[in-house]
Amino acid sequence: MMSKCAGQISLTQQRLCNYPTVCFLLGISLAETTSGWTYGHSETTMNWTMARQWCQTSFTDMVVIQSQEENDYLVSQLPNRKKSPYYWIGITKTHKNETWTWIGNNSTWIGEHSWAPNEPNNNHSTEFCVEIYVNSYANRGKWNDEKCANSKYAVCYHAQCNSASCERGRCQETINSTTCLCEPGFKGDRCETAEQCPVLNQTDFRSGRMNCSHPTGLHSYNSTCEFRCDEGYKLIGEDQIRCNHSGQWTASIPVCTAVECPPLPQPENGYLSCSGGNQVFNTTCQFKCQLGHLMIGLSTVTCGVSGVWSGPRPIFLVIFYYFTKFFHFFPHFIPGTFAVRFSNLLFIRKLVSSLSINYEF
Ligand SMILES: [Ca+2]
Repeated sequence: MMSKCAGQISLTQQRLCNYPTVCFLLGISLAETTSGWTYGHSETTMNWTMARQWCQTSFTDMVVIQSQEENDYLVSQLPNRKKSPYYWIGITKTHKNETWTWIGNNSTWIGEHSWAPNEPNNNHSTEFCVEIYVNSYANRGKWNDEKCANSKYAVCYHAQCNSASCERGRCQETINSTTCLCEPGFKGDRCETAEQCPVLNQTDFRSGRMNCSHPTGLHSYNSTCEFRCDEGYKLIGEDQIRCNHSGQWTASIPVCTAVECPPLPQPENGYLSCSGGNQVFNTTCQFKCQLGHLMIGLSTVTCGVSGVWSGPRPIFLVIFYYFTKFFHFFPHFIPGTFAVRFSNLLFIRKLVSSLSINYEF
Protein backbone atom coordinates (compact mmCIF):
# COMPACT_ATOMS: atom_id res chain seq x y z
CA MET A 1 0.00 0.00 0.00
CA MET A 2 1.02 3.55 -0.60
CA SER A 3 2.22 5.30 2.53
CA LYS A 4 2.85 8.95 3.12
CA CYS A 5 6.16 10.38 4.23
CA ALA A 6 4.66 11.63 7.42
CA GLY A 7 3.36 8.19 8.22
CA GLN A 8 5.12 4.94 8.83
CA ILE A 9 7.65 4.36 6.10
CA SER A 10 10.09 1.67 5.22
CA LEU A 11 13.85 2.09 5.45
CA THR A 12 14.08 2.63 1.74
CA GLN A 13 11.33 5.16 1.84
CA GLN A 14 13.11 6.90 4.66
CA ARG A 15 16.18 7.19 2.45
CA LEU A 16 14.08 8.86 -0.20
CA CYS A 17 12.64 11.21 2.37
CA ASN A 18 15.99 12.58 3.40
CA TYR A 19 14.58 15.87 2.18
CA PRO A 20 12.00 16.61 4.93
CA THR A 21 11.35 20.11 3.63
CA VAL A 22 10.34 18.76 0.29
CA CYS A 23 8.32 15.97 1.85
CA PHE A 24 6.24 18.11 4.14
CA LEU A 25 5.95 21.30 2.17
CA LEU A 26 5.02 19.64 -1.07
CA GLY A 27 3.17 16.76 0.48
CA ILE A 28 5.07 14.03 -1.32
CA SER A 29 3.73 10.55 -1.01
CA LEU A 30 5.84 7.56 -1.87
CA ALA A 31 4.82 4.41 -3.56
CA GLU A 32 5.84 1.09 -2.17
CA THR A 33 9.55 0.90 -2.72
CA THR A 34 11.45 -1.82 -4.46
CA SER A 35 15.06 -2.23 -5.46
CA GLY A 36 14.02 -0.97 -8.90
CA TRP A 37 11.44 1.67 -9.67
CA THR A 38 10.34 3.89 -6.82
CA TYR A 39 7.29 5.97 -7.51
CA GLY A 40 6.08 9.18 -5.96
CA HIS A 41 3.25 11.61 -6.58
CA SER A 42 2.21 15.07 -5.64
CA GLU A 43 -0.65 15.99 -3.36
CA THR A 44 -1.49 19.05 -5.43
CA THR A 45 -2.35 19.41 -9.10
CA MET A 46 -0.39 21.34 -11.70
CA ASN A 47 0.00 21.58 -15.46
CA TRP A 48 2.14 19.03 -17.29
CA THR A 49 5.26 21.20 -17.57
CA MET A 50 5.20 22.14 -13.90
CA ALA A 51 4.49 18.54 -12.98
CA ARG A 52 7.59 17.41 -14.80
CA GLN A 53 9.71 20.11 -13.19
CA TRP A 54 8.37 19.08 -9.81
CA CYS A 55 9.30 15.45 -10.50
CA GLN A 56 12.79 16.44 -11.59
CA THR A 57 13.25 18.45 -8.43
CA SER A 58 11.81 15.97 -5.97
CA PHE A 59 12.61 12.69 -7.68
CA THR A 60 14.32 11.79 -10.95
CA ASP A 61 11.68 12.62 -13.55
CA MET A 62 8.06 12.14 -14.50
CA VAL A 63 7.16 8.48 -14.68
CA VAL A 64 8.09 6.47 -17.75
CA ILE A 65 6.29 3.20 -18.36
CA GLN A 66 7.87 0.40 -20.31
CA SER A 67 5.22 -2.31 -20.29
CA GLN A 68 1.64 -3.14 -19.41
CA GLU A 69 2.97 -4.90 -16.31
CA GLU A 70 4.61 -1.69 -15.13
CA ASN A 71 1.49 0.27 -15.97
CA ASP A 72 -0.63 -2.06 -13.82
CA TYR A 73 1.89 -2.00 -11.00
CA LEU A 74 2.01 1.79 -10.99
CA VAL A 75 -1.76 2.03 -10.81
CA SER A 76 -1.82 -0.44 -7.94
CA GLN A 77 0.55 1.80 -5.98
CA LEU A 78 -1.27 5.13 -6.49
CA PRO A 79 -4.17 6.19 -4.30
CA ASN A 80 -7.61 6.28 -5.88
CA ARG A 81 -9.01 9.73 -6.19
CA LYS A 82 -12.78 10.03 -6.56
CA LYS A 83 -13.02 13.68 -7.46
CA SER A 84 -10.13 14.12 -9.81
CA PRO A 85 -8.47 10.76 -10.44
CA TYR A 86 -5.97 12.04 -13.02
CA TYR A 87 -2.19 11.85 -12.96
CA TRP A 88 0.19 13.16 -15.61
CA ILE A 89 2.59 10.56 -17.05
CA GLY A 90 5.74 11.16 -19.07
CA ILE A 91 4.51 10.62 -22.61
CA THR A 92 3.83 13.59 -24.86
CA LYS A 93 4.15 15.17 -28.27
CA THR A 94 4.39 18.71 -29.58
CA HIS A 95 2.30 18.46 -32.73
CA LYS A 96 -0.80 16.52 -33.67
CA ASN A 97 0.97 14.73 -36.49
CA GLU A 98 3.80 13.52 -34.25
CA THR A 99 3.90 10.14 -32.63
CA TRP A 100 3.66 9.83 -28.86
CA THR A 101 7.13 9.81 -27.27
CA TRP A 102 8.25 9.01 -23.75
CA ILE A 103 10.42 11.63 -22.08
CA GLY A 104 14.11 10.85 -22.15
CA ASN A 105 13.45 8.27 -24.87
CA ASN A 106 13.67 5.68 -22.12
CA SER A 107 10.80 3.60 -23.37
CA THR A 108 9.61 2.43 -26.75
CA TRP A 109 6.46 0.82 -25.46
CA ILE A 110 3.54 2.06 -27.52
CA GLY A 111 0.77 1.03 -25.12
CA GLU A 112 -1.91 0.46 -27.76
CA HIS A 113 -4.21 -1.22 -25.26
CA SER A 114 -3.68 1.35 -22.55
CA TRP A 115 -5.77 4.09 -24.10
CA ALA A 116 -9.27 4.55 -22.79
CA PRO A 117 -12.08 3.88 -25.31
CA ASN A 118 -12.10 6.43 -28.15
CA GLU A 119 -8.80 7.90 -26.98
CA PRO A 120 -6.56 9.52 -27.95
CA ASN A 121 -9.13 11.77 -29.63
CA ASN A 122 -7.28 15.11 -29.56
CA ASN A 123 -10.62 16.54 -28.56
CA HIS A 124 -9.42 20.10 -28.28
CA SER A 125 -6.90 19.89 -31.14
CA THR A 126 -4.11 20.53 -28.66
CA GLU A 127 -4.25 17.43 -26.49
CA PHE A 128 -0.55 16.69 -26.50
CA CYS A 129 -0.11 15.38 -22.94
CA VAL A 130 -1.33 12.15 -21.35
CA GLU A 131 -3.08 11.45 -18.07
CA ILE A 132 -3.72 8.10 -16.45
CA TYR A 133 -6.96 7.34 -14.62
CA VAL A 134 -6.58 6.03 -11.09
CA ASN A 135 -10.09 5.31 -9.84
CA SER A 136 -12.37 2.37 -9.27
CA TYR A 137 -14.17 2.48 -12.57
CA ALA A 138 -13.79 0.57 -15.81
CA ASN A 139 -11.23 2.93 -17.22
CA ARG A 140 -8.89 2.48 -14.24
CA GLY A 141 -5.29 2.48 -15.48
CA LYS A 142 -6.27 3.75 -18.95
CA TRP A 143 -4.84 6.79 -20.66
CA ASN A 144 -6.36 9.92 -22.16
CA ASP A 145 -4.76 12.68 -24.19
CA GLU A 146 -5.33 16.03 -22.56
CA LYS A 147 -4.45 19.68 -22.91
CA CYS A 148 -1.07 20.15 -21.24
CA ALA A 149 -2.23 23.33 -19.51
CA ASN A 150 -4.81 21.46 -17.41
CA SER A 151 -3.98 20.63 -13.82
CA LYS A 152 -3.43 17.02 -12.73
CA TYR A 153 -1.40 15.28 -10.06
CA ALA A 154 2.21 14.52 -10.89
CA VAL A 155 3.46 10.93 -10.75
CA CYS A 156 7.20 10.52 -10.74
CA TYR A 157 9.88 7.89 -10.42
CA HIS A 158 13.09 7.74 -8.50
CA ALA A 159 15.84 6.04 -10.45
CA GLN A 160 17.83 3.27 -8.84
CA CYS A 161 20.26 3.14 -11.74
CA ASN A 162 23.44 5.13 -11.40
CA SER A 163 26.69 5.46 -13.26
CA ALA A 164 28.16 2.48 -11.43
CA SER A 165 25.22 0.15 -12.02
CA CYS A 166 26.52 -1.30 -15.26
CA GLU A 167 30.15 -1.43 -16.29
CA ARG A 168 29.68 -1.76 -20.04
CA GLY A 169 25.99 -1.28 -20.65
CA ARG A 170 22.88 0.77 -20.02
CA CYS A 171 20.98 0.42 -16.80
CA GLN A 172 17.25 -0.11 -17.24
CA GLU A 173 14.79 0.37 -14.42
CA THR A 174 12.33 -2.47 -14.01
CA ILE A 175 9.86 -3.49 -11.36
CA ASN A 176 11.68 -4.86 -8.34
CA SER A 177 15.06 -4.70 -10.01
CA THR A 178 17.36 -2.99 -12.40
CA THR A 179 18.68 -4.62 -15.53
CA CYS A 180 21.88 -3.93 -17.38
CA LEU A 181 21.49 -3.89 -21.13
CA CYS A 182 25.02 -4.78 -22.17
CA GLU A 183 26.96 -3.28 -25.03
CA PRO A 184 27.81 -5.78 -27.77
CA GLY A 185 30.71 -7.93 -26.64
CA PHE A 186 29.91 -7.87 -22.91
CA LYS A 187 27.79 -9.99 -20.59
CA GLY A 188 27.13 -10.56 -16.90
CA ASP A 189 24.76 -8.98 -14.42
CA ARG A 190 26.70 -5.73 -14.57
CA CYS A 191 28.05 -6.25 -18.09
CA GLU A 192 31.40 -6.73 -16.44
CA THR A 193 32.61 -9.69 -18.51
CA ALA A 194 33.82 -9.46 -22.07
CA GLU A 195 32.85 -12.21 -24.49
CA GLN A 196 35.76 -14.61 -24.77
CA CYS A 197 37.15 -16.20 -27.91
CA PRO A 198 38.97 -19.54 -28.09
CA VAL A 199 42.50 -19.16 -26.72
CA LEU A 200 45.23 -18.93 -29.36
CA ASN A 201 48.68 -20.29 -28.57
CA GLN A 202 51.97 -19.58 -30.27
CA THR A 203 52.28 -23.31 -30.84
CA ASP A 204 49.23 -23.12 -33.08
CA PHE A 205 51.17 -20.86 -35.42
CA ARG A 206 54.33 -22.52 -36.67
CA SER A 207 57.24 -20.91 -38.52
CA GLY A 208 56.18 -17.43 -37.48
CA ARG A 209 55.42 -15.04 -34.65
CA MET A 210 52.02 -14.16 -33.20
CA ASN A 211 51.54 -10.87 -31.35
CA CYS A 212 48.26 -10.20 -29.58
CA SER A 213 46.77 -7.26 -27.70
CA HIS A 214 43.94 -7.70 -25.21
CA PRO A 215 42.12 -4.47 -24.32
CA THR A 216 39.23 -6.18 -22.49
CA GLY A 217 40.75 -9.44 -21.25
CA LEU A 218 42.83 -12.33 -22.54
CA HIS A 219 41.53 -13.52 -25.91
CA SER A 220 38.34 -11.57 -25.37
CA TYR A 221 36.17 -9.07 -27.24
CA ASN A 222 38.31 -6.75 -29.36
CA SER A 223 41.50 -8.71 -28.75
CA THR A 224 43.57 -8.60 -31.91
CA CYS A 225 46.34 -10.93 -33.01
CA GLU A 226 48.86 -10.19 -35.75
CA PHE A 227 50.84 -12.85 -37.56
CA ARG A 228 54.22 -12.68 -39.28
CA CYS A 229 56.01 -15.59 -40.84
CA ASP A 230 59.70 -16.34 -40.44
CA GLU A 231 62.08 -15.52 -43.27
CA GLY A 232 61.51 -17.84 -46.19
CA TYR A 233 57.88 -18.48 -45.34
CA LYS A 234 54.77 -16.88 -46.72
CA LEU A 235 51.47 -16.31 -44.93
CA ILE A 236 48.35 -18.10 -46.13
CA GLY A 237 45.31 -16.38 -44.59
CA GLU A 238 44.63 -13.13 -42.72
CA ASP A 239 47.62 -11.38 -41.14
CA GLN A 240 45.39 -9.93 -38.42
CA ILE A 241 42.29 -11.32 -36.74
CA ARG A 242 39.99 -9.88 -34.07
CA CYS A 243 37.72 -11.36 -31.44
CA ASN A 244 34.22 -10.17 -32.35
CA HIS A 245 31.26 -9.41 -30.07
CA SER A 246 29.97 -12.97 -30.40
CA GLY A 247 33.17 -14.48 -29.05
CA GLN A 248 34.38 -15.66 -32.45
CA TRP A 249 37.61 -14.81 -34.22
CA THR A 250 37.03 -12.94 -37.46
CA ALA A 251 39.09 -15.52 -39.35
CA SER A 252 40.95 -18.77 -38.78
CA ILE A 253 44.55 -18.67 -37.63
CA PRO A 254 46.74 -18.37 -40.75
CA VAL A 255 49.45 -20.80 -41.86
CA CYS A 256 53.08 -20.18 -42.82
CA THR A 257 54.29 -22.23 -45.76
CA ALA A 258 57.86 -22.36 -46.99
CA VAL A 259 58.64 -20.32 -50.08
CA GLU A 260 59.27 -22.59 -53.07
CA CYS A 261 61.52 -21.93 -56.02
CA PRO A 262 60.55 -23.06 -59.52
CA PRO A 263 61.31 -26.75 -59.87
CA LEU A 264 64.67 -27.56 -61.45
CA PRO A 265 64.41 -30.38 -63.99
CA GLN A 266 67.19 -32.87 -64.43
CA PRO A 267 69.60 -31.29 -66.93
CA GLU A 268 70.42 -32.86 -70.21
CA ASN A 269 73.94 -34.21 -70.22
CA GLY A 270 74.32 -33.54 -66.49
CA TYR A 271 73.20 -34.50 -63.04
CA LEU A 272 71.20 -32.58 -60.46
CA SER A 273 71.31 -33.25 -56.75
CA CYS A 274 69.36 -31.18 -54.19
CA SER A 275 69.61 -31.07 -50.41
CA GLY A 276 65.90 -31.41 -49.73
CA GLY A 277 62.90 -33.15 -51.18
CA ASN A 278 61.03 -30.01 -52.21
CA GLN A 279 62.96 -27.17 -53.71
CA VAL A 280 62.05 -24.71 -50.94
CA PHE A 281 63.83 -21.80 -49.28
CA ASN A 282 67.49 -22.61 -48.49
CA THR A 283 67.55 -25.74 -50.63
CA THR A 284 70.91 -26.11 -52.35
CA CYS A 285 71.17 -27.91 -55.67
CA GLN A 286 74.39 -29.08 -57.22
CA PHE A 287 75.00 -29.80 -60.90
CA LYS A 288 77.55 -32.24 -62.26
CA CYS A 289 78.62 -33.13 -65.78
CA GLN A 290 78.22 -36.40 -67.48
CA LEU A 291 81.42 -37.81 -68.89
CA GLY A 292 82.58 -35.96 -71.97
CA HIS A 293 80.69 -32.76 -71.30
CA LEU A 294 81.62 -29.33 -70.15
CA MET A 295 79.49 -27.36 -67.66
CA ILE A 296 79.09 -23.67 -68.35
CA GLY A 297 77.72 -21.71 -65.36
CA LEU A 298 77.40 -22.16 -61.62
CA SER A 299 77.64 -25.68 -60.30
CA THR A 300 75.60 -24.80 -57.18
CA VAL A 301 72.41 -22.75 -56.81
CA THR A 302 70.40 -21.97 -53.66
CA CYS A 303 66.67 -21.19 -53.33
CA GLY A 304 66.41 -17.63 -52.00
CA VAL A 305 63.98 -16.04 -49.55
CA SER A 306 61.82 -14.63 -52.34
CA GLY A 307 61.52 -17.92 -54.20
CA VAL A 308 64.21 -17.21 -56.79
CA TRP A 309 67.27 -19.36 -57.41
CA SER A 310 70.60 -17.71 -56.66
CA GLY A 311 71.70 -18.05 -60.27
CA PRO A 312 70.91 -19.57 -63.66
CA ARG A 313 71.29 -23.25 -64.10
CA PRO A 314 74.36 -24.26 -66.08
CA ILE A 315 74.45 -25.65 -69.57
CA PHE A 316 76.37 -28.70 -70.66
CA LEU A 317 78.30 -29.01 -73.93
CA VAL A 318 79.45 -32.18 -75.55
CA ILE A 319 83.21 -32.25 -75.90
CA PHE A 320 85.05 -34.76 -77.91
CA TYR A 321 82.99 -37.58 -76.60
CA TYR A 322 84.75 -40.32 -78.43
CA PHE A 323 88.09 -38.70 -77.86
CA THR A 324 87.69 -38.57 -74.11
CA LYS A 325 86.04 -41.97 -74.13
CA PHE A 326 89.11 -43.35 -75.73
CA PHE A 327 91.37 -41.92 -73.08
CA HIS A 328 88.97 -43.07 -70.40
CA PHE A 329 89.40 -46.70 -71.42
CA PHE A 330 92.98 -46.41 -72.60
CA PRO A 331 94.60 -43.80 -70.47
CA HIS A 332 98.00 -45.47 -70.99
CA PHE A 333 97.79 -45.17 -74.76
CA ILE A 334 99.02 -41.61 -74.82
CA PRO A 335 101.33 -40.70 -72.06
CA GLY A 336 100.58 -37.63 -70.00
CA THR A 337 96.78 -38.01 -69.67
CA PHE A 338 96.44 -34.99 -67.47
CA ALA A 339 98.29 -32.82 -69.94
CA VAL A 340 96.05 -34.00 -72.78
CA ARG A 341 92.88 -33.31 -70.79
CA PHE A 342 94.17 -29.93 -69.81
CA SER A 343 94.97 -29.02 -73.40
CA ASN A 344 91.47 -30.13 -74.40
CA LEU A 345 89.95 -27.94 -71.73
CA LEU A 346 91.81 -24.91 -73.00
CA PHE A 347 90.60 -25.67 -76.47
CA ILE A 348 86.98 -25.91 -75.34
CA ARG A 349 87.18 -22.66 -73.45
CA LYS A 350 88.43 -20.96 -76.59
CA LEU A 351 85.61 -22.55 -78.52
CA VAL A 352 82.98 -21.42 -76.04
CA SER A 353 84.29 -17.87 -75.89
CA SER A 354 83.99 -17.67 -79.68
CA LEU A 355 80.30 -18.74 -79.60
CA SER A 356 77.25 -16.81 -78.58
CA ILE A 357 75.61 -19.11 -76.07
CA ASN A 358 71.98 -18.51 -75.16
CA TYR A 359 70.27 -20.38 -72.43
CA GLU A 360 67.10 -19.93 -70.49
CA PHE A 361 66.42 -20.22 -66.85
CA1 LIG B 1 -8.73 13.02 -25.06
